[in-house]
Amino acid sequence: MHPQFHGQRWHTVAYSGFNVKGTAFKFKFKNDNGGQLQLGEIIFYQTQAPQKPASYGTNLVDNHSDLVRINLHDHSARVLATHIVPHGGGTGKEVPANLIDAGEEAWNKWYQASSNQSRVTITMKKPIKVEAIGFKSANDCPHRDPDTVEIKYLAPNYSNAVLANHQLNF
Ligand SMILES: [Ca+2]
Repeated sequence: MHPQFHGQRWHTVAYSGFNVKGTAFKFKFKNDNGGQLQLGEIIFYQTQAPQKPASYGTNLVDNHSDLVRINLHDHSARVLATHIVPHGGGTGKEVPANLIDAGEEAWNKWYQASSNQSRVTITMKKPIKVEAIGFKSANDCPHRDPDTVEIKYLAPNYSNAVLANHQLNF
């Protein structure tokens, strides 16, 4: 991606070239460096926003500036993770739902400390078209960053398919 950004916090890496409609997107994160995982945000993009993306960030990778962020709250999205941290971690608020919340408050991330792997599922009420997916690191502790992600999606006809496997070089 952008090696010059390696190690920065609240840093987004994005992967484009998709053109899928899904009602659920499933992520399997793995950390090669220990039994913790945290992530600031999972961001979906499409070339046309369902509505004006006024309050959302612009830190999409340079080559994909025609893509805009989808506000998943407009789609009644829900987020589940197979692993969570008890009592929301140090800030008390580090829950999976933060993965669809833009913002850089110290608590605005998902954290778990019980496994080196975890699945995260984002479910929408209706299918959404997705053309790129971004992953934003958390604010601290790079050793908790996921190293790899497998992305699957559930198509409107209920078939599951693997969309991509990526190294995450934050
Ligand atoms: Ca967040």
